[in-house]
Amino acid sequence: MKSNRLYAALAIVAALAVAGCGSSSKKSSTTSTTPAATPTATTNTSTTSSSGGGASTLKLSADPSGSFKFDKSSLSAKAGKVTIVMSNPSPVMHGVAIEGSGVSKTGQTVSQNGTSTVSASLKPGKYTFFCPVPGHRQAGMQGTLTVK
Ligand SMILES: [Cu+2]
Repeated sequence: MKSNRLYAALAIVAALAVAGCGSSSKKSSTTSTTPAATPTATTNTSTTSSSGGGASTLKLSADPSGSFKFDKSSLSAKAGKVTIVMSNPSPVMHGVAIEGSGVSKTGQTVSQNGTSTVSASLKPGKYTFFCPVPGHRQAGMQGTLTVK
């Protein structure tokens, strides 16, 4: 009978290990989704000068009912400094983060009526914005940020 407990403990450890693997493999698949179709198109440099001083601020909100989602599943911005301001009307703690193409920036996690802000200098490409609270991204709290 004592051994049953031991097995239960081992099962929990195994489950945690699986969960850990799951999230890391998800990350790598996200990265591979980003097509390497952005070759060194240095031709863009001339265009960038017009939007060079441009800083984009994008507004986002967490679902007010407490669901693990944002009010938008896609955002777009011009290349340059991009800031996402997420308001959290939900009773659940949430935050906002940006990941992709070597960028990884995480805003603070805030409680109800708080605002989480994250900003990064982004080149044209596809990025993912998501909630950094453990489990929320996996539950669907993420979207695509397209930078042009
Ligand atoms: Cu969240």
